Amino acid sequence: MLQSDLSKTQQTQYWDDGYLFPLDLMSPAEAAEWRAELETIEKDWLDVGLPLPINSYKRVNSHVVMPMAARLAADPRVLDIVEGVLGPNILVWSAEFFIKEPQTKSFVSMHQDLTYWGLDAVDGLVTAWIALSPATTASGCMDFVHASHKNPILPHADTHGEDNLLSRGQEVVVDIAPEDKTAIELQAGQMSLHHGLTIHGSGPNQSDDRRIGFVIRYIKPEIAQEVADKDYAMLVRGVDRIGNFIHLAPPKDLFAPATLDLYEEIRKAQAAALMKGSKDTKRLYG
Ligand SMILES: O=C(O)CCC(=O)C(=O)O
Repeated sequence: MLQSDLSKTQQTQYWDDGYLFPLDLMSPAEAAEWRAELETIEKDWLDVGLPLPINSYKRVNSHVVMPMAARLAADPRVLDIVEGVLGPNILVWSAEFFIKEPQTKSFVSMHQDLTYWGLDAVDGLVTAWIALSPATTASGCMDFVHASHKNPILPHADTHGEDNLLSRGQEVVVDIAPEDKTAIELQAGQMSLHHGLTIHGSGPNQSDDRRIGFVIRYIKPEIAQEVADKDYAMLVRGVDRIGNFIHLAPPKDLFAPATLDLYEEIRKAQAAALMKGSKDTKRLYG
């Protein structure tokens, strides 16, 4: 049976552990349809002279330029679950495809999401990670450190590692024993949730299939951007009576010129937070 909303027990588990998985969001067949739609876009738009490489648009803020990303981020089934964590008013701050090609070295160093986003979120942000292909230990699923969200933001160091999928290769400066990691294995169509302070990362894809995660950062309207001068979000449920974010509408067409301009405007604004204190400003968005 598919997950409809979060039970009280699941809510308690999320707040105790800093994550929750696996949640049966959609059938594997439906996940395959989303994947096929993405892969058609990847093929059709590879060499058409977009201002940035297509990987950049997939990797961050895909909901600004890709209607399918905005649609999945606003899917009522996902929002019914997220509402159990954030309450009735929900914005999408970012939507990202984390893709690891078969037999490649790409990895994600262990980190806390809120370290460089400039958001004062603490409990007001949750990430939903939807598997569009199997996420297994072999394919480089995420690892979470149990209850690590009870820490404040810990010191991180920039590694700028070649194969690191993060903007600055940020890594939390604490030793994490292998036995402290929980492997978040998901079948296609399943979803996990994690807190913005949960320490997590992921290893390389040693499987023969692509590992495709669609990752949405949901926030409450009360969250504020403390580093960038302005920030943007898409209201997907309820109301925003606070106005801390400039609202975006979901795009109607793929990579339309107006949305490409908006994407650039957001990239510039968010770069102030994402790259604060970094020596390397070129790698923003991979
Ligand atoms: O997809 C991955 O391997 C890592 C994703 C991640 O770091 C995140 O969703 O916060």
